[in-house]
Amino acid sequence: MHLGEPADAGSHVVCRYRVTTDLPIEKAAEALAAEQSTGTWTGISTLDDSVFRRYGAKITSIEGDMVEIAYPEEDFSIEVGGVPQILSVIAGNLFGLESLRGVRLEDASFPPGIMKKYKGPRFGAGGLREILRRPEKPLVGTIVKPKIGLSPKETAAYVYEAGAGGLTNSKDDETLVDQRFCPIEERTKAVAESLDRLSEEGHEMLHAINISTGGDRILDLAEDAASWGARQVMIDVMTCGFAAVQAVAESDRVKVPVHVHRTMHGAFTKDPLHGISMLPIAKLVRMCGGDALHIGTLGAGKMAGGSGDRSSLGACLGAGPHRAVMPVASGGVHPGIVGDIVAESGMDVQIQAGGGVAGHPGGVRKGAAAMIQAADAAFLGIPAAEYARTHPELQAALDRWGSR
Ligand code: RUB
Repeated sequence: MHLGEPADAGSHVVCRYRVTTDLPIEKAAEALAAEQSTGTWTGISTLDDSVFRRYGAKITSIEGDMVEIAYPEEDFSIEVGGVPQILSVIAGNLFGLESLRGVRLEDASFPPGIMKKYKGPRFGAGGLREILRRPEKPLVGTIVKPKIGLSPKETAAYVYEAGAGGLTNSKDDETLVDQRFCPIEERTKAVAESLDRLSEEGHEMLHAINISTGGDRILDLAEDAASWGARQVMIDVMTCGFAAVQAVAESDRVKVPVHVHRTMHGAFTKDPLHGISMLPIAKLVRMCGGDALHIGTLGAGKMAGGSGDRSSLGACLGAGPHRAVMPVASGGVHPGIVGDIVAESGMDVQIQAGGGVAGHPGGVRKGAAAMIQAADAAFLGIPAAEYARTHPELQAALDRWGSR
């Protein structure tokens, strides 16, 4: 069913919502469009119709429970406002409307006038590959485990071992920032020494230092981290906000790649009938300049995801005015599922394992080697079990965790 004017994608933000309601769906869609643009719960007598016609959101189609709404570009802020203001329009009060039992923002498309206000990634997937001198194969990384509790020295030793085993990437976990047992300055400097040592030995590696903090401090912390030797920083986008990612990514005071973690996303991505899907989240991260983004394991790991993972993979790598984002597959990853991930993602992916490296019976270095061997096998199109016959680290990992 098509209603109203067809959306001119060139001058509208077009959103798709899955709506669950006891009302006729048209009525629910009208309530949604009104609440998010010119309306309120009742007619108002203070304005003439021209305001509603010009700035009102339009329902452009209803197919089953899927409602498409087009918001005029003029409803969005010109300079200040940014993603916070965009989200207040397309993903704001609507979630609390009594008339909707559930509503899920499934997709959002932005017109060129809005896209050009965002710079996108400074490095992106291609830039990360250049830094790491790894043009074709998947990037393979680890999350330092245990999640918290290691000292700066122990963290740096873990990073060195992971690099010595061949990994291209490592990172802090999302809950580690600046705890007493691992102050960020000491950790960053110690990890930088490990990365320098690896570099001198001919191996390039990045480690993302988690700088997630309040909006009043994140730019300063990013700058400090870079001055202490951080080659990459990490931001928890859901807890810090898209604007934090944008501020750091666009800052000329920082200029290191930004790894974007999505901790807390499950609170609004997991329910199929209510919340926000990963697709618009991934699009906004790309606009804001995230260089790498967690997208899930494409059905292979410990976290729910499936089709949402696939759509965010497309949002990271698909055509667009901004550089591609490196998709990060993480969560319960081990060498036995690397082949499944690569079969879904292709080579443009950063595959990342915490427990799947630190839990290897031979330790971190052998765990890292097993992950690299699994990625090599996938690159060569050889089943992991076959490749493991000549690669004992991989064999030990498959013996522990199996393969599919
Ligand atoms: C994974 C880990 C990541 C989660 C986040 O550790 O620490 O924070 O994967 O999930 P492990 P997602 O490899 O030990 O499971 O990447 O899906 O957002």
